[in-house]
Amino acid sequence: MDIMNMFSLEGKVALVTGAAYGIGFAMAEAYAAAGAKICFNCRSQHHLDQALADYAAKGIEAHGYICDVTDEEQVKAMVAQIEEEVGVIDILVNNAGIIKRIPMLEMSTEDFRQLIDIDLNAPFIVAKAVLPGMIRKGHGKIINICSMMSELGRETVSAYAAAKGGLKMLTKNICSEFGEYNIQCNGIGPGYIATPQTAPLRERQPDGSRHPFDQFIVAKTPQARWGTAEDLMGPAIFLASDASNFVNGHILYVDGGILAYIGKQP
Ligand code: NAP
Ligand code: GCO
Repeated sequence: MDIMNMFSLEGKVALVTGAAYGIGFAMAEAYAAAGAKICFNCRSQHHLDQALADYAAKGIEAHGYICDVTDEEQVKAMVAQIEEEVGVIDILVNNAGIIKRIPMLEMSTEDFRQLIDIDLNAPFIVAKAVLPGMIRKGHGKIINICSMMSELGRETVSAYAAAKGGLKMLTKNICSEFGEYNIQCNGIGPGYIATPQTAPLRERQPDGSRHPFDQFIVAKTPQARWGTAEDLMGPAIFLASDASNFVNGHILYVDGGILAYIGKQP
């Protein structure tokens, strides 16, 4: 037996939400390389068109959909369209998400609610739309993209930490409720990854020096570097493949060791 076959996604249908760029794009690219059919969504037609071109440039025939993951009717319609056009979804990655960096006393309730809606309510909505097909098929993989903020807080990210902490527990609950249907639900908790979402934290200062937060994260990371979206490819394939058929309710932190480390002495 070729043991590596257990990491194959040949013939699987994968939906990666918010995979127009960033972490989602890299995960979808990895899944395509492992043999899966790729479906993704985002809100912006411009991002969708650019992403389709970017996937095609890598030889990937991706299926892209305009869908706001907070809109249950749009999500249901997208899942139905995918099931008709591509096939019943075997792998769901709840990746779409935003962050707001606002001191709590300055954050409006509306801002808080919007972030919870996208980063926590939407994974519930999308999972609920996809689960019936997985139950019918007798298997499924759901991967929720959590965060360091599923375990840690920091100034200005109260809503994001609340959402990602909740997403960790939603992951454990989907595991609990659907394990008997041979559906595994796990999380990936990326560390600090160089994507558009974290670009403001890495901007060069006017004097050309590195951003203080950039220096802080490098000192907090044993591997002394920011992660790349490509660092998540292997863990993403593992949790989407037969190699993880008895891994359930687990949050796999891909953080270069941040959660294990007190930080380098200044
Ligand atoms: P990103 O570069 O900002 O990409 C976010 C993606 O989500 C975009 O494709 C965006 O496309 C889409 N999106 C946002 N809101 C959406 C909505 N309501 N409906 C549909 N699509 C939506 O972010 P990223 O850094 O790749 O992060 C991806 C995920 O990883 C997020 O959940 C984030 O919280 C998490 N994460 C990131 C890091 C990091 O350091 N970068 C670390 C840990 C966890 P449109 O704007 O066109 O909709
Ligand atoms: C921030 C960052 C983090 C990362 C990620 C870390 O402002 O602290 O954006 O939240 O996005 O979630 O795992």
